[in-house]
Amino acid sequence: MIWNDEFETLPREAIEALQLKRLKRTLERVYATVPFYRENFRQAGVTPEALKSLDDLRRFPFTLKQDMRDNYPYGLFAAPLDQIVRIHASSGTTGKPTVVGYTRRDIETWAELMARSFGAAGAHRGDVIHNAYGYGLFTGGLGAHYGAEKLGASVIPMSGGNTKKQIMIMQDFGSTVLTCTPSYSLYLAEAAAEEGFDIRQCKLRVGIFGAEPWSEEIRREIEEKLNIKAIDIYGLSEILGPGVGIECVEAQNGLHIWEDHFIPEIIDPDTGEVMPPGELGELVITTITKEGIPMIRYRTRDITRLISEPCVCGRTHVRLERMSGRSDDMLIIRGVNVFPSQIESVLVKIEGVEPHYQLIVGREDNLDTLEVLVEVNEKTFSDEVKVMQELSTRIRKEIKDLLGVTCKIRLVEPKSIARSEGKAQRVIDQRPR
Ligand code: DLL
Repeated sequence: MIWNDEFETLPREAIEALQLKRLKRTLERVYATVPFYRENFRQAGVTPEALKSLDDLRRFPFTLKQDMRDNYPYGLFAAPLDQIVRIHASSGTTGKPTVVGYTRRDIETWAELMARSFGAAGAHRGDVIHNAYGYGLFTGGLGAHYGAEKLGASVIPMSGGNTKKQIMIMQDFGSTVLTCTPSYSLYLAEAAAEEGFDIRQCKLRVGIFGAEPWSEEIRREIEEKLNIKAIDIYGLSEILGPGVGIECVEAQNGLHIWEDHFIPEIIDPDTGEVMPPGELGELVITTITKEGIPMIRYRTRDITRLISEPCVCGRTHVRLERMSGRSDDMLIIRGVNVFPSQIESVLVKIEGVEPHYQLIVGREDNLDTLEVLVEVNEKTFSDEVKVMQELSTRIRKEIKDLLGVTCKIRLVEPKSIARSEGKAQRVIDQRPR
């Protein structure tokens, strides 16, 4: 269902005219209100007047996750705190999260774009939306929630975890739409089977899955195990949260990015140059309606390409091919963003261990697992078992406190982790793709 016929089917020229107008206003606004942008533009030798056409956007400098960290917590906000009605955050490399703020209008825009996204996935008023994205600083839960309400559906604010209860509610409340990470959907299916409940028989019709990479194979598996249509949704907190782009149920081929609010570009991650149309590269997004924290040329680090061919669904907004990876070392474990350097920051503070470690990421029962191999020093190694056990409990707890991710710790003997002459191989990702 097309939720907003006027905007979702705008002809190309009209989209571009709107983008130019909104982009100009955004550049002027950040230049006037955010010292970081004024300085960043100055260093690149541009002012908002440099923008005459959409192509001129490439003359403006990128914004990086590091810039958000350097301006922690509110430095990139373009609106005063008394106009910010919501704050979300996602994890960064140093343990400090990246913080985003929404004005009342931003929240309305977000709800509108999530309502459009639900519509594109085939959801509508009358649906019972079982929202198992986490509620909290993570944008998934509340982002989907407001969109589901705007759509006029009945939303069940489940949040993550408590899997048995999820299954009971899904069955008893007649959930028709499931929103969660793709890996959690498979876990739900399996847990349901263990409870003796055939999830294929329940009323679920469609699942809206994102926040982590997944593949066509996993899609087929989910569709088969849950007997639903599985739709890919993309988003990131720096830009909005969920609802930046979504597949339409008609084509299930590429995610429409809402171009009346965002301008996507694809760049070569090494040179920063804009790639020719249709080429694979790093997605860069500029927001053109956000008030709280507008983003100019934000480097998402996500790798994709733009599909500009017309889509059978009638929407005119360009599509992003399913994300095929990231250009940095960020891992996504059960939906949580984790940088190896965050784990390192925990280890270096702990006495008795060496800064040599390895992260082994796997998948068990359809859920991501993380095992951290940590080298201990000679002295600790010769200590009693009890000392070693306490050490591993402490590391596990500190990682959990910092990242919210439960992991297994394996303490290994001195010098047993292979040293490398080049880049250390910190991560062994054994998850099936
Ligand atoms: O994951 C927002 C979200 C919530 C999206 C619910 C979809 C559904 P962050 O925690 O800031 O925000 O993580 C953003 O997750 O840069 C991608 O690397 C990855 N990601 C998000 N959606 C997809 C997807 C939310 N559909 C980071 N496919 C992004 C692949 C995805 N990766």
